[in-house]
This record gives sequence, C-alpha cells and structure tokens, in this order.
Amino acid sequence: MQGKLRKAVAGLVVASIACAGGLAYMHANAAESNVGELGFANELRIPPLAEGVLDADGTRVFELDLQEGSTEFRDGVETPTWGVNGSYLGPTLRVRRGERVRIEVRNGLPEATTLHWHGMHLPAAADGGPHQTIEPGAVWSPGWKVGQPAATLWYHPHMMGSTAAHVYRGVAGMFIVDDDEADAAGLPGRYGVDDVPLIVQDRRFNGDGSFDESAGMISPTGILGDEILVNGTRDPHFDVTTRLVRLRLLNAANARIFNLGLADRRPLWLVGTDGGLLPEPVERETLQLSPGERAEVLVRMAPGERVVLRSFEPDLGADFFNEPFVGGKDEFDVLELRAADELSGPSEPPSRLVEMPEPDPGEAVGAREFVLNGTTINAQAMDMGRIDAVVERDASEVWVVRNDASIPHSFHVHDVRFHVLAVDGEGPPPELSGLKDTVNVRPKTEMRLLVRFEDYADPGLPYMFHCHVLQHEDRGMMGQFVVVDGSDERPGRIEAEHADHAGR
Ligand SMILES: [Cu+2]
Repeated sequence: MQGKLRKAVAGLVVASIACAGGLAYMHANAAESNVGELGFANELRIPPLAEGVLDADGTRVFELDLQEGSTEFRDGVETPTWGVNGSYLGPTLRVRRGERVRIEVRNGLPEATTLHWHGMHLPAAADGGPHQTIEPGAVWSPGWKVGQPAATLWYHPHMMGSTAAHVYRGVAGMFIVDDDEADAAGLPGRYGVDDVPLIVQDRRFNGDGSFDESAGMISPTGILGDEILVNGTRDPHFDVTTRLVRLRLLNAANARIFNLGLADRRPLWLVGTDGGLLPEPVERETLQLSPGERAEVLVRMAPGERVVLRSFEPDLGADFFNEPFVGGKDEFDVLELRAADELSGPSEPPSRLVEMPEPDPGEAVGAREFVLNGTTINAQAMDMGRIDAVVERDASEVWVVRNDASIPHSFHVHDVRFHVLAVDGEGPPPELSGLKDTVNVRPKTEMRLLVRFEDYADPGLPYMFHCHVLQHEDRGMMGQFVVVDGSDERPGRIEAEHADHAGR
C-alpha cells in the first residue's frame, strides 16, 4: 500500500513538473511574429462602396445580404467564410449627417444572427444588439436619421453567445458618416485612393485552409491569430499616389490589440478617433487600438519609396504570466505602402480640422461604477432580461470603469459617443481626447467617462455596454441600459425572448 502510494505521489510530481515545464515552454514560445517574412504580394482589396438608393421620400436605402461562401486568401486554397454581399466582409456603407437611412438586412446564414451599427447614435430598436435577432431567411429593416458628426464606424453581428464566431467567419464592414464640416477640413477624401479603409484582423488557419476557431488552450482572451488580414487580403500592399494618404484604421479582431505604426517610425498624424475628427492633427509614432476601436491617421510618403505598416509589440500592462498569452509579445507586418514615382497633392496636413466641444463634467447628473473582472461586469454575467442601468434622456453621467483583472478589456457603450475625463486620475492622452465609443481599459486601471444620452428613449428596449473582446462578450461580459423619458416607468427587468442564452 505504502509503495503504491509512494509511486502515485512520484507519478503526480513527475506529471506536474512536466505540466509546469510545458506551460513554461508555451510561455516562452507564445510570441508570434511575421516581421520580415511577408512579400506583400497581393494588392490590397478595397471593400466596394455602397451608397444606397434614394427612395421616394429621400431615405437612403441599403441592401445587405448575409451569406455563406468561400474565400481564396491564399492562391488555390479555399477557406469557408461568411460575408455581406460577398464571401468575406461587406461593403463600406456611406451616409451623410442629416440623412434618413434604412438598411434591409437579409440573413442568408444557417443560424440566427444580428447586425449592429457600432458607433451609431440611433433608437434602441434599430441598434442591432442581441434583442434584434434575425432568423435564417428573415429580413430586418431598421431605419434612423443620421444625427452625428463625420466619423468612421463599422457594423458586425452581436448575437448573444455567438458574436465571436460570426465576426471571425467574416461578417463585418465599415460604415462612414460624412458631413460638411469634415469635408471642409482639407483631408484626403477619395475613397480607396487617398482615403483608405483598413479593416485589420488576425486569423489562424487550419492545414486544410479553414479558419481555426479554437480559442487556444491557454489564452485568457480567446482567438489570437498568427496571420494578418487587411480588408480580407493576406500579405497586402497598397499603391500610394499622393504625398499624404489617410488611413481609416479599424481593429476588427476578436481579441488582439494592435500597436500600429510605420516600420521606420516616421510620425503618424492622428486626425480622428471613434466618434469623429479631432480639432487638430496630433503626431504619434504608434497608436494602440483594442478590438472595436478606430483611428484615422495621415501618413506622408516620398516618391518611389516603400514603407511597412507594422503592429509593434503592444504595451498591454498584463501580468508576467498573462502578457504573452494576450498577445503582449507579438509583432506583425500588416501592409506595405508603395509610393508611385510621382505623387500629387499637399505634403502638409491641415493645421485645423473641426470644432469639438470641450467636455463639461459639471453637467453630469450622477456617476455609476462598472467593475470589469473575469468575464463579468460588477460581478454579474449578462442576463437578457435584466436592466442594469436606467438613464434619463438628455442627461449626462460619469461612468467610472475599473478593470480589476490582470488582462486588458475593451469597453464599448452602444448609442453614445463619450469623452474620457481621466485615466487613473490623470487627463487623457491625445488619442483619448476625442470622441470615443470604445476604450481599452488597462489592467488595474480606472477610467472616468462622460457619457450623454440624447434623443431616443425606450423603456422597453435596452442598449448594451460590454467588453469588445468577443469571447468575453459571449461569455457574459455585457450589461444593458435603457434610456427613459421623465414619465416613463423605470424597469428592472424586461421580457426577453432569448433570455435563456444569457450568462453562459
Ligand atoms: Cu474583456
């Protein structure tokens, strides 16, 4: 008996040493890099521009078909994918401030999904969150009036429990809002020529060419790919014909934080963030974008040169154990910019862009706290029937978002654009000084946001706030708020058709 026990203990010790050794090995080898390995052989695909059709009453109508297909990312290798009006990703929608829009979304996918307009200010019923499910074969036609400044937004599914898979398979696209003030700012503005959408995603492929949807055994953040796609193009280059080129950067990855800059460290001029343009360009060497965030930057090119857009090792602030497993050691070449021998247009960015109102924390009627940890917010998992916050229409609140975890989380609020008032008590850095709808909340960090809820009230239908790391969102790192009008009742719960999907 004694001998048997000793043998068992010895076995256990050996096993745990092997296990710890394996973990240490994975820890040391978790760094991913493709730097220097790409040939930039493929011309960057530019998503087709959809400008819609004006109907009799002046509403701009778009048709979006969600569909299954297959995509050749690598010559001769077909990858089963999902897309919008195509096999992977979707068209860039373009609207003007002041216009009424309607979008007819047909779900040709084999399962129910939704389509959410990320960054758009609209009624809750049009938001495309988890309550606006579209069954296979069904059509959903939300409409609203575009009432916000020019900005780079995007669209993607938001289905309770399966957002990560639906986005990963390829359902996403850019959504650009224009207005007169941005037109007058003097920025490059020819779509696909000197105003270039860049939908940046990481993907991992199986040997047969299919996407590897397994989340990785160790990663606490879900899928991290080892290859980069830009607008669905692997190994891409873009031919630049102007001295200044405007890049609309969108981090459409499920989990990866990119730290984008040019390989020779020349400056980027940051001209816009999630919710619109900045008052003036700000020079940055690199720009960190967490899932869901956007930035518009200008890059200056010289005739005939080539420069690589790279994602440098990000500064995630995760603990020693987790850092490599959340992508903190990874570096990627993303895209090569190739300048023509002759370039046109100005070489200096405009000095002034648009007017932006200064945030006034004094207007806030109160504050509430959101603590991020594990895959919960305020220690609760998402419940489709539970209303977590009731806010008054046309009121401002301070939202204090604190990340108690040792990995980063990406906090997104639907419907609104907010100002970052402070990060750990300090004023925001330039990249957080513009209007935002998604922010990276670093580990052990507190951010104070000034959020204003305008125009639309609906006590029966909530908007979401959630982590934009999609695996976290799917696992319940999400909550709901309703906007109410003076006389509305203040619901604590609502009827929710899909409540049983929640809190997994
Ligand atoms: Cu998260």
